[in-house]
Amino acid sequence: HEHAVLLNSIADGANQYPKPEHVNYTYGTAGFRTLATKLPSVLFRVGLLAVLRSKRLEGATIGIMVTASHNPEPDNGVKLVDPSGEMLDPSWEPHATTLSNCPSTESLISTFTTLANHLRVDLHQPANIVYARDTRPSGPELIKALETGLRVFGDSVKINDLGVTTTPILHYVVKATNDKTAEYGVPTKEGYNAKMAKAFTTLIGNKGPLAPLYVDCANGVGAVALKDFTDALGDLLPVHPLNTATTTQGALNHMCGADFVKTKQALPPSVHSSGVLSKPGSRACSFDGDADRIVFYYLNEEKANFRLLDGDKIAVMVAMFLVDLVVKAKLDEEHRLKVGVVQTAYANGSSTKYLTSRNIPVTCVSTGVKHLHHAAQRYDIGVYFEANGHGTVLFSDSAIKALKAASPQSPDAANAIKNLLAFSELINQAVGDALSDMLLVEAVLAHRGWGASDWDAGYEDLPNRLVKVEVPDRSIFVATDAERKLTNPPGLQEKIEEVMRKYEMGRSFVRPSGTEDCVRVYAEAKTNSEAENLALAITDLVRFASGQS
Ligand code: G16
Repeated sequence: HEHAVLLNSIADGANQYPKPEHVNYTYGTAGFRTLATKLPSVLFRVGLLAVLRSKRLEGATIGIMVTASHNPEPDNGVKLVDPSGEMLDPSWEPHATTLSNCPSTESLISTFTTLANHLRVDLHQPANIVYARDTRPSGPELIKALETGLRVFGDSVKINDLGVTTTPILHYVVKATNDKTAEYGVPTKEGYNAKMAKAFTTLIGNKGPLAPLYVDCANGVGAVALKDFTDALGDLLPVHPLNTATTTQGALNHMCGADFVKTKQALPPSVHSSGVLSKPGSRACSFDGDADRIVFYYLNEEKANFRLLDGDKIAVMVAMFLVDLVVKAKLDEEHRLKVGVVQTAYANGSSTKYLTSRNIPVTCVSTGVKHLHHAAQRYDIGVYFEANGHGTVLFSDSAIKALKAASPQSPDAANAIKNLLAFSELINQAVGDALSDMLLVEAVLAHRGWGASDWDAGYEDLPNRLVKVEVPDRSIFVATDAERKLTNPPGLQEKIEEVMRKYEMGRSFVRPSGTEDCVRVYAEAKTNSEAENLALAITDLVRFASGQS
């Protein structure tokens, strides 16, 4: 009887949120992402799946984030967060895809029942769900659909609505809620701010207050989080937020934000016209729409040229700094911590070369934080960053244990250990986090005594281009080898390589986007014009292969 009541209430909810015809959903790089108007049925069904997952894990808290991050404002999306604060276990992604594509209420109900059986979910278990959304105008309607999905289970589901907040704060709250030792932090926005403010204050000590930092918030939720955080931090870091128009229609990610800066390799016009970077030594950074990515930049003093300090530059500076700290910590041989870096194919060739020439191991994986995160867990200290500024640094449990148990032989070693532990508190251990990464960069710069140009001086990026190509059907493009090569359409990879060989230091690859309806082409080469021409040539090949002339 109980089960029949549940199925009835699923049917009632599903009838309110029918699946639109002729739409095929896929749980992609960062969950479901498409035009917001196509998403209500998906949100309802994601609610069902999240509850199944929580019940399957005996009531562990599962997170749900409603955001489309860097995508244009009319898009929205949803992704699930596992109890550890990481992305949903990939083995459950197909279940999300299957549920979202059931064409009718009847098929949804039978698929739900089959899934619950197949996954051995005891529906009598409790479930705990925490959710949040970014500032998109479509958010409230989608949250309603999600809540309808959660409520069909009645009192067995406890919900915690975080309201409007960043993706990384949601991940933090999930991780902290599930941490039974209560060591990770208090599972609230305030707990997040307090934890980071404390670690940052330890790291900066009497090195503050630091030089002012200008932060482009992409007119998104980062503006809200940044304000809350700086209120909690005080004057140690004078932060000047820009692009904070979270309620202006059409402003989100428009001509600003981390994705704009990285792909256009230029200042957001608003930052340019504000003149904040014209003072020598000034630096600024841009968040993306849900504040899980960050890139920095400045104007070079002689020619006022734009200089980008992207995810690769962050990874290199941070990895080198952590290696130095590990050396200074002088842990005994058996506890010597191994620092490694994880990148994707988008990493600039110069960054990889720089790291390997300094004996820092580098792993290359497919795009998507879940891939980087897992590879980074294989190091004691795993630094992972996508070139687009999405990343973090993971400290393994054994690394933390070794640091806590160490008996330092000198004040220098004691200081290095204290700083390493403070970094492990400052850096979001669940996912890439613009706010936390901003503080990480500022702390490293302060310790090195560097400005932006000193940071930039490490290596020179190879000129590169990133092109979005719209094609009728991106699913014909299938990538392999950490997405560095195509296996389909047949013969295309050979053609790409033939073109590539004509360019000095030429490297290019093609992959279908998992968040936008396009194919991405990356190209780098020795000179700017060669990078440009290589990108154009490969773009032509992609167009031709997809039937466009
Ligand atoms: C998401 C993912 C990132 C990925 C980006 C672009 O970022 O979390 O790992 O680099 O999409 O992915 P794709 O090239 O497959 O479209 P965000 O910031 O939009 O959530």
